[in-house]
Amino acid sequence: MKLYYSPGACSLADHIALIESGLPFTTVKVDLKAKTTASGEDYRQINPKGYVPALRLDDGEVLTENIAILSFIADKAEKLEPSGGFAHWRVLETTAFVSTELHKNFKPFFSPDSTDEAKAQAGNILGKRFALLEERLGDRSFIVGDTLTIADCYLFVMLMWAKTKVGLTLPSRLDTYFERLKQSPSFAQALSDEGLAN
Ligand SMILES: N[C@@H](CCC(=O)N[C@@H](CS)C(=O)NCC(=O)O)C(=O)O
Repeated sequence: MKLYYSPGACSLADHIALIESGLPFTTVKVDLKAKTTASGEDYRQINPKGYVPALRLDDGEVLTENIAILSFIADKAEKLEPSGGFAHWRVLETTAFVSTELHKNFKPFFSPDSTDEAKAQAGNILGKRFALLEERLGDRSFIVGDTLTIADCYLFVMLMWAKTKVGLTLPSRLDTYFERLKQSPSFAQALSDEGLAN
């Protein structure tokens, strides 16, 4: 498998999940402005959507969208997502929440055209979403259940953006959770591989 990624982008979630999964994979860095890969290929020929992540499977199929790629990795690895029981749906629920309620609300911070008002409004919404997650996390180590899931991998990237790109102050338990994940082997490895280790 080949993961198309950009350093520190949402594709970092898939990168972490792949390392954690133990499945064999390689990575290809994408220049999102030029829409080219590190070897100069036209990225739109690989993923016509032009954004990362994309996962090329060994049979040549290209899978896109974080939720689908993360679920695919979990399915193949038979870890990072409970296969049965209600916890499976809780992981999907939380991953969808991260995608549609967190990820999308970062857009104004990354768009050169957005106004201060749009950024303030998005920051306000993110603050409310993080407060809900703080409550959901409670004193547990992971956002769903007692083990690491794909929802943690995706949420980690959103918390990293909140802290490093937007300068939001995270609620305390969420912040502790973020800092702990950051030090754990697969997360530290992915950050280092993407040139983001500090
Ligand atoms: N719906 C997509 C969104 C992916 C996305 O927003 N990718 C960003 C990086 S975090 C990107 O590649 N942006 C560059 C662009 O859209 O040109 C998913 O969930 O996978």
